Amino acid sequence: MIIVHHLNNSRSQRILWMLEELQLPYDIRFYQRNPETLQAPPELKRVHPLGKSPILEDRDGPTGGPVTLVETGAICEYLVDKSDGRLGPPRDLQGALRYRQFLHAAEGSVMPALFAKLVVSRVPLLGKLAAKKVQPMIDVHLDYVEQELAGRPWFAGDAMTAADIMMSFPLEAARARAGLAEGRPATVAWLDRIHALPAYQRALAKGGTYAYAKPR
Ligand SMILES: N[C@@H](CCC(=O)N[C@@H](CS)C(=O)NCC(=O)O)C(=O)O
Repeated sequence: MIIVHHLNNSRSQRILWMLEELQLPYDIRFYQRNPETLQAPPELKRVHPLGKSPILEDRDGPTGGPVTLVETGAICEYLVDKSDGRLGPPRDLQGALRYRQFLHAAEGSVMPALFAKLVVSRVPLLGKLAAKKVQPMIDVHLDYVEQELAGRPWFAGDAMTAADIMMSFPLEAARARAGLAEGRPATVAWLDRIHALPAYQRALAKGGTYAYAKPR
């Protein structure tokens, strides 16, 4: 049995979506951010020392015993393995390389730039100016994504993969707070496409508050 430790309005929405796509049974444990600091509640530290979400527990891990795993990308790869490669890399080498690249880009490049903007924008007085300085660091990624999605429907190729699931949160957040929608029609169309997926909508209904997508 799989348990997802899920924080409202957070990256862990992707794991719910992935589990829905794979139709694996799971339970959700809900946690709410502190409305002022946006930090996770201390209870999450009882599950894992980092106290961040997502955390996945699998009572039937590959070692025969329970597994506790953090890092969204690692959890996605774990779930691909658990479901015999579903949503994993395409067979062609170029597609497989794109899959790996975007699986890492989400947390390794796009999220840090967005996070930098969020942090500096909260600095009193100079915050807005500092956020403007960070914006080009975000734009370079968003423009590259737009160029890639203009040429194919999904990040790795013709089929949706875990790379699309990983890229969903940074791109949803970028639409909400970094001007993604200005002049990037292919990326906006991709966001609309993922939001229309039945599994995405099921995850949204189960996950509770999520500011970056609307139920349909
Ligand atoms: N790179 C990690 C980041 C985990 C992370 O920072 N999670 C956020 C949720 S969006 C969190 O728990 N924030 C609350 C906190 O740090 O207290 C991942 O992809 O899982």
